[in-house]
Amino acid sequence: MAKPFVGIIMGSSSDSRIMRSAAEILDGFGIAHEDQIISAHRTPSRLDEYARHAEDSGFKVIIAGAGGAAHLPGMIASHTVIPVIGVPILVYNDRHQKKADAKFSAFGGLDSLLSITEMPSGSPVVSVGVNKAGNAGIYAAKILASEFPALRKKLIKYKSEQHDSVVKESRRLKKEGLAKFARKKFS
Ligand code: RP5
Repeated sequence: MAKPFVGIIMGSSSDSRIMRSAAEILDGFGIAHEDQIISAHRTPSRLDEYARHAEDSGFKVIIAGAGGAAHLPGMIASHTVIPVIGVPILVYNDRHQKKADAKFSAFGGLDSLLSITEMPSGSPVVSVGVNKAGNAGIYAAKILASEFPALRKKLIKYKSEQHDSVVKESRRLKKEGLAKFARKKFS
């Protein structure tokens, strides 16, 4: 799949720390993606521009990550019919807070989650959990899988690998006993 069918966008370069997981998942499945920074409040004119670019490029899904009043996913969704998966980001001290007492945003990611999921009726955006950009990558792969049988096979394999790894760990835990297993795993 050389042509990018997924657009990954984020509100700030600081979001790349989290959003990279979406890219890593897509890379693992061999899904090409195009990545950009589009700030809904700092570059508002780029919203419409990007939505047109996404349509012209034939993107089938957009993954949009944003923190705080996370309006990027909803705003992009309102400019296009391409499905948008929002990634609510827990904002650490933002770039303007030189000396911040608190490490995280006041609402710990709930602000971003609600901003994305509480879109008014008629303008839906789906959302993964706070900082769960990897899940957005998997969900995008699932959307594409209905069209690409080879990708469907990869997803089935991914699922069975998850199953096997839990069974393997469970066998080890049973053999070693819980105390020893946990000591080895977390020390
Ligand atoms: C949002 O504000 C971005 O999505 C980011 O999560 C947050 C903080 O941005 P920076 O101050 O780090 O640029 O627009």
